[in-house]
Amino acid sequence: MTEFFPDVEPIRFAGPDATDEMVFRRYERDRMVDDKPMCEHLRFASAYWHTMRNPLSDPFGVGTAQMPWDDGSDSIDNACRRARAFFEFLEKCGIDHYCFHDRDVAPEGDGVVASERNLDAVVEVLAEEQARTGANLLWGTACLFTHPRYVHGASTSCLVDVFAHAGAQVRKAMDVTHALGGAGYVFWGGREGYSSLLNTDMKRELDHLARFLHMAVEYKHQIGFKGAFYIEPKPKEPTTHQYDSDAAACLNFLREHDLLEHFSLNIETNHAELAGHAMRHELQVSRMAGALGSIDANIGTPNLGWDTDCFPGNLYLATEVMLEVLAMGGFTTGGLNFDAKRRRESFEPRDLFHAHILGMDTFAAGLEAAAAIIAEGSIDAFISERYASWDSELGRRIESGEATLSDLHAHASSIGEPAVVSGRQERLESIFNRFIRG
Ligand code: XLS
Ligand code: NI
Ligand code: NI
Repeated sequence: MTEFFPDVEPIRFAGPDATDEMVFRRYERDRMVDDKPMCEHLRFASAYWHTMRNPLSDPFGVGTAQMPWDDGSDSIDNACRRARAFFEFLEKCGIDHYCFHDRDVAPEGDGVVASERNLDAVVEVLAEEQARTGANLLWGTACLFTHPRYVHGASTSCLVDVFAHAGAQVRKAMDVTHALGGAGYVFWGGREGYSSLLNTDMKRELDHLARFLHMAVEYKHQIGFKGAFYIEPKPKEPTTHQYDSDAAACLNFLREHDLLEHFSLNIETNHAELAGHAMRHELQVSRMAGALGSIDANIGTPNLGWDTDCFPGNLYLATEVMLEVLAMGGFTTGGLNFDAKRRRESFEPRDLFHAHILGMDTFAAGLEAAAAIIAEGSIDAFISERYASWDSELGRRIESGEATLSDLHAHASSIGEPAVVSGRQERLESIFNRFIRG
């Protein structure tokens, strides 16, 4: 087999005190946490677009990433070689899943048919490599934001012909996701939003988006694709306002258009931050609606304010994320996809490994901390106790819908001023911190 990363041995677990450069200190794939091994709790995925296709450019400078396996051309040969390099990377990192956009893996051709032919050629290699390594597709998606035709959006474009192109692209991306046994399919509305309301018919665009998603659901049934459909909220960037702005907006949109039963959400940390929410808030809003599907595990740079897609190295945040994942009973089709890129300064191939090791160890530690916090139980016990008054007869009658405002009036008049108690936030933060260990 070709060695694309000759300097890197498969990454092994070496224990929390190891100081070697290329080892896991916290992620031990077969180690049981409660009822499942770590790898099943975490279901790590690498993002093809960042790992293989991100040149690490920024608005002021060209790409710096060294990719010796890539000749820089748009040839199918190059695309196939890149795919082989990617699977060698997954194998050496011990990552079981991956995600891609159609245009990451294969170049766009001259017209729909030529693009589909290109994609089919590379998908053959992906299928072969999946069989060879045992890696699986966590989700596929279509890139509906890079090509200039999508300048005004894809399914929310003002031009019906562009809507048709988007439909053709999604149809094919679903076909190949299905053929590769994908566990899910993501809709991220890259340019489904607006830059100015002066030129926008928002109602019409939103109705078109809903129609587009209904067509996708119909097609899903037609081809027998059983994977999950996810919407990925993001409030802005590249557009000034994106329709899928946060979890609550997505859930409202899905409900309003009779789509909720067909979709769950793929929540990304950096997008939550851009929306002005804590990641845990977005996860909890989704979970409460039974719609927490998958996670794009990255982290932002709060003092910058755009989607910097950093690798997640924040233990506290990873613990919060894993508390939500455990609270929903674990992932089913979803997983933790590192939708993350190295910094422009980390341009060597081995930095790809460092970056993923950071993310994997961070989430392994987060998983262990979350499981320990739940087992110890004092935070959950505090919350139950905090709401215990609702377990009274009055609380029961209110929650079940029996009590009226007049009942409340009678009760409040008879009891005098209620005694309030402390929320103990700082005490709870101290308890939480006891479990954080890198
Ligand atoms: C961009 C999004 C994108 C989606 C997939 O901000 O995170 O990468 O995950 O289209
Ligand atoms: Ni994402
Ligand atoms: Ni993003």
